[in-house]
Amino acid sequence: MCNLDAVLDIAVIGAGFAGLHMLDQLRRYEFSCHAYESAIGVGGTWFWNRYPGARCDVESVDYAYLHDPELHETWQWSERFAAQPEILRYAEHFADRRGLLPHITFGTTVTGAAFEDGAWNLTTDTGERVRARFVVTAVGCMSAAHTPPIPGWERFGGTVLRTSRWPAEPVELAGRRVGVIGTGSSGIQVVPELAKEAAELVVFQRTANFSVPARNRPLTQQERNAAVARYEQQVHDARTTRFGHAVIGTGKAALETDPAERAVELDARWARGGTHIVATFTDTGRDLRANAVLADYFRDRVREQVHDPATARALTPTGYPIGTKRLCVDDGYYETFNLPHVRLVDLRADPIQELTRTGVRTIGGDHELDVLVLATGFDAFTGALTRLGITGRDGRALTEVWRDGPRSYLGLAMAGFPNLFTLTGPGSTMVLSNVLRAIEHHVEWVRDLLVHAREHELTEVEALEPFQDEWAARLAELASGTLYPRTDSYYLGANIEGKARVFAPFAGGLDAYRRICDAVAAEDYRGFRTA
Ligand code: N01
Repeated sequence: MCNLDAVLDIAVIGAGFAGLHMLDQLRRYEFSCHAYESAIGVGGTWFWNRYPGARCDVESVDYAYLHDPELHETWQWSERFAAQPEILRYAEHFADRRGLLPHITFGTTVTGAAFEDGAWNLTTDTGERVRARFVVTAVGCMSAAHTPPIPGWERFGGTVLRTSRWPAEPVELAGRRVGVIGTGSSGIQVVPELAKEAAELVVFQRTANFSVPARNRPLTQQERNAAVARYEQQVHDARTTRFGHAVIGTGKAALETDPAERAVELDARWARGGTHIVATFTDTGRDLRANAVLADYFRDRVREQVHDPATARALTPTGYPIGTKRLCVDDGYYETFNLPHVRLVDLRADPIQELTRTGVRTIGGDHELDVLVLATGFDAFTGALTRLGITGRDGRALTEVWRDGPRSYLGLAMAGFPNLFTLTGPGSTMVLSNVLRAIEHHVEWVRDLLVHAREHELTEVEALEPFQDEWAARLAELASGTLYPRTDSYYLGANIEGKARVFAPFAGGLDAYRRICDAVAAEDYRGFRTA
């Protein structure tokens, strides 16, 4: 629909929650704009991750747009933690309600983006060529799937499925021998569901994760009404809290709390379910001794839930502080291992050697499988961006510029890449906050900058290198005040072989992050070169 003769004001890449909101705002502000999306529908993450058991780990009423009060009032979430189909319906409903579909080209992946002669030339896998003065990427933090470098992929004769690209049509698992590699949030959610159908389920675990029960349940009408009534408070919380939504902590340090009181507080949150438990005490994210209090509490819960002592031992997370990998939220994960047809393979003790024609070979022997499910995560934060084939000023490739790790200003823009903005990009709070809140903040901030550029007839807006350097230093300093850097995780890029180890998220909280961005805007976009 668009071509090089028709220069868009703004091209948006991606039609998940970020892309849809961006597109909608740009249209409301009467920019000429269009979005490009690889999938054949909207929803991003929630389009692709349709594996059985896929649910949000943020409560539904908080994992929803706030910028649209009418939508907030009229949409009725059915469960405390919405499942993927409902979240996808919500995204579709939003796109419909705002008339966005005609402004999105689906089934089209951007494969090249070059800044040439003052504008961006995009190329796609369908042969489309698009010229746009500005580009906004809305490609998600977790969308470039990671395939582990296990020898023998070509040999395996069974079915390989990925949680991150689960087929839309039903998958027949009844009577089949199923294996799952990966025990992060996706693996921990999919395992109990696969166990309901599979004849045999083998879970290949490299690192035992900390997981808390969701205690998911239908929302009562009273709770839904209360969420509507809470709207103004939610908007306030989005601006003033670390995660972008309220969490119920004690406000006390674990190390200064009496053990009996600690247990009461933790028990209450464990019984309530969900991730709030990590914020029970103020010191567990930065003090190893305090962290051990919380970690031990979780370890005890594993032993309570898993009957076989050896399996319980293998499922008990050790060797890294709780919270330094994303806390998982489960629905019967541990109990699944009490079922007679489910078994755990602890890859620390019994590593995978290769795939064979009929299954997975570990040091200890062969595991015959009909279906192998990969829940092995993502080239997080940067992967979706580096795969866009971006080249900035003077033909500099983003892959080269980021060879030693991502560099950005505010996580939103990069020196050398004018007129390009990265929603929830590396260097912003990303998954360390409620992503919907981070998205809304970014979209509105970028929209205001684009309006500013139009009003001032700016043709180029580009982050300045010294400010980018300063941002990198600030990110490193914030991370060093936490326990995150102590653990190999995707936060650091450690899950991808050869990837530079840089702690990518802004660890200072969404509230602090927003204040910085607001100050930048108020100071005439300090740190940006404009022309
Ligand atoms: O991916 P992960 P995910 N051999 O990277 C293992 C969001 N999300 O898709 O820890 C064997 O967390 C790897 O092992 P190890 C959420 O932000 C949210 O589960 O590296 N195993 C790990 O166990 C989440 O954090 C929701 O040792 C290998 C697993 O694969 C993020 O997405 C639901 C391996 C990958 O875990 C990513 O979660 C789902 C190998 N070679 C996702 N390579 C909710 O909202 C990797 N692994 C609830």
